[in-house]
Parts: sequence; C-alpha cells; structure tokens
Amino acid sequence: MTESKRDRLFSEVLADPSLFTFNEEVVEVFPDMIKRSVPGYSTIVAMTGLLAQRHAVPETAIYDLGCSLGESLRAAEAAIPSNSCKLVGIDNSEAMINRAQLQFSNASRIDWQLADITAVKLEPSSVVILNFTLQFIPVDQRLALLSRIREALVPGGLLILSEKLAMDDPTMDHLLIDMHHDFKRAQGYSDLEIAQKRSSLETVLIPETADDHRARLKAAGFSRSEVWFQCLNFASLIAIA
Ligand code: GEK
Repeated sequence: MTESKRDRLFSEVLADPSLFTFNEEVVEVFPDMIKRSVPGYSTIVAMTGLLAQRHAVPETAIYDLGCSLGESLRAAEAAIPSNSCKLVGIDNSEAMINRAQLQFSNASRIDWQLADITAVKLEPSSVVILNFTLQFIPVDQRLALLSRIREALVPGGLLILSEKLAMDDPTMDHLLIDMHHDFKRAQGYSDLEIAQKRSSLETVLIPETADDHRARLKAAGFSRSEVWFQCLNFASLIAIA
C-alpha cells in the first residue's frame, strides 16, 4: 500500500469546515486518511484483486471508477499477470489522477483518465470496481450510472461496489456510527477531527442501506448481488451482470 503523510487536515479548529473536496491537500494524505477512516479498507482492496482475477476475461477492460490513487486497480493488476485485459482508472480529481500517473507511470500498465464517471463512455468490460465512489454521486444519478456499467459488462461480468452504509433501524444506525467513531479514535483521530470531518462530508457523502443498493442493482439489470464483506457501517457488495 502507498505510504503518505499523516492526515491532520481537520486537527485544528476550522472557522469554516467547508465541503470536502479531493484537492491537493487531501491527495497528500489520502492513503493514510482512507486506511484510518474506513474499517476493512485493506481487506477490501486485497479481495478486489482476487475477485478481479477470478472474473477477468481476455480482451475486455477492467475499470476502477473513482480510482483515487488506484489502490484497488493495482491489486487487480498484481493479480492478473498477463497483458490480456486493459486496465483503466478514472477519477475526476485532477490532483488524484496527476499523483497516480506520477507515482506509477513507469511500473504500471494502467491507463489513468481524468473524467467524470457519470459521463464517460465505457468499453466492454469484465470487471468494474466502484470502491467508495458511488456514495459521492448524487442519489438521482446513481441508477443511470449503474445501468451504463451493467450495459458495458460482458455476460457474467462482475461489479464490485463498496460503500459506507446506512442502517434501516435508526438505533442500530446510531450504534454503528458511534462504533465507527470509536474506530477512528483508536486510529488516533481526535474528537475535533472526527466532528469537523463529519460536518465537511455531511452533504457530500450520502450513504444508503444495503437493501437500497441491492434493489438499485436489480433495477439496473444485474442478475444477482450479495454483500461479501461488512465491518461496522462499511460494506462491499458484488453484483453479476
Ligand atoms: C480506493 N476507490 O482507494 N467522477 C469521477 N470520480 C469521482 C466522481 C465522479 N463523478 N465523484 C467522485 N469521484 C478509491 C477510493 S474515494 C473514497 C475512492 C473516499 C472520485 C473522487 O475524486 C475520489 O478520488 C473518489 O471518487 C472517492 O479504493 O475518499 O472516501
């Protein structure tokens, strides 16, 4: 996993903890931030590689949509030794794509693209990775995106969808949110950092329930889906085209 500077972006009182964006400052600390914020992140990345290995079909594309620095796609790249698939990482943060390109251009087969995943044309693919990205797409655009992914996938192709979840039961929702904050405290984040990050993300990251996701996957034309991993309110689903 990529090493990075320690995330201290929310450690001082901010007069205006404005909306979270994936800018240069965030890119600097991103690998540290995501590891200390998402319980199970390393497991999901490693398993993404194995899932991609199992479902990769020669002469098709493997996409990582909202790839950030490409941890998931690089796990897939390591698991698929031959040149048989085209590996494409797409993100609409220029800072992210520039950093990914700079860090990995020599050692990697990945094609990094700066684009909006709600608008980009997808080529026939066998694996599409959406790890912690759909949650940042406006809710009313999510079905259209999943439908386009479904159309791009070859029969039997795989979508890996990892998300922060909301729970149906408000009591359990609060409990898992509190436990997530306990996890962040155990990772060294202060109460101030947790509170300011939360308000910065509030209107940007919109979680939904696992049932919402599975109903939408069905509406998008996926034949079956399953939650294969969950730690607190963070989960990963697989869906078969
Ligand atoms: C990982 N998958 O390390 N088009 C393209 N990219 C977008 C869009 C969009 N419309 N909206 C948001 N993004 C990664 C982690 S981070 C998750 C993904 C997080 C991008 C955004 O720029 C950011 O890089 C990424 O989605 C979400 O497994 O930080 O919690």
